[in-house]
Amino acid sequence: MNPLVERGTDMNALAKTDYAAWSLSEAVVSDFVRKGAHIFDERLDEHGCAELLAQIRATRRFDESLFLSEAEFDANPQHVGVNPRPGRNLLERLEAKLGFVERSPQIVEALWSLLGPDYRILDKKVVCDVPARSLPAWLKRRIHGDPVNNLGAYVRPEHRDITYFYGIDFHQDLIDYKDREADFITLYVYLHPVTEQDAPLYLLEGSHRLGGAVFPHDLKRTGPDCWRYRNGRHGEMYLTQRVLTGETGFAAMWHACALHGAQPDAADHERISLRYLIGRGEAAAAGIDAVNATLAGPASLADTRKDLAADGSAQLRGNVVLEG
Ligand SMILES: O=C(O)CCC(=O)C(=O)O
Repeated sequence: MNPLVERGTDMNALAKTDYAAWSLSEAVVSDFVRKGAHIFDERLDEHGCAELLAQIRATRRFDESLFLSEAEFDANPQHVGVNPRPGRNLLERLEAKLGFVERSPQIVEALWSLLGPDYRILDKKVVCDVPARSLPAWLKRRIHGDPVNNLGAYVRPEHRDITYFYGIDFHQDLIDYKDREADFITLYVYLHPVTEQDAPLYLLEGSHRLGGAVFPHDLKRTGPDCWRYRNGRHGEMYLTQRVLTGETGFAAMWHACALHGAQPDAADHERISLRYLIGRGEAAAAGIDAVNATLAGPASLADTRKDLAADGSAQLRGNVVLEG
């Protein structure tokens, strides 16, 4: 059940009487209109993060033992159905440890203002960015230059209850939702400090304004942190990238059309984060409607990507986060 509904009475009181909570709601919607994202000033509970992280780390070694051998992979290449799913999702076992996120007053308040009081968690999972030293040499060679290095295809089936990345080019989270309106947001939580070396997420602030666009995106680097972004007839923008480094408990949410990505993990240890997708409820009005009313491009797409072959393997090469 939605924690806000469970706690409906006191949240109603909070919304009416607590000025700070009210101004957070306004800040979140206004940040989404302008930047397509909101970064929380206050970090989530550090102890909650540490406890969850320890339990995640206890489930496996984050090293080469995660992966199939090249011969095992080649005997039966599977590129689809390799992400966590109901019945194979580590967070299902750790549900009791997620209260520090899902019942955090600032998260609840932000979600309520953007998505309505009956917002829905559509998906939640652990995401791991694997460091170079944990990748077998054969795999590094095979994925070199692929734009979306989701490693699920190469991971042993028993470890596919987490999503593993080795960098991912700028994309919109709408990419996985053909024909769905951009009425959902992504919430990311860092469970330990993330520096420039730990594959921090890169966010192109304001990119959501051009609406849904087919991956890969028309981006050209114009300066060390600046990009020109075009979405066909829907327009062109000059954007600044924000590198989301942060301490334990760092939390950020972004619009389904906000471009973001990550470089391969340059540290010698993995980055472990939480990723939620949370959707609009049935409420008559929600902040996301005001955000979407400002988009210059479409709020949904019949086709979201053209980088994959029919079997789900990469058919296009190149990665602008990496190469510019
Ligand atoms: O955590 C990462 O490295 C990338 C994840 C990402 O971009 C996503 O899950 O949409």
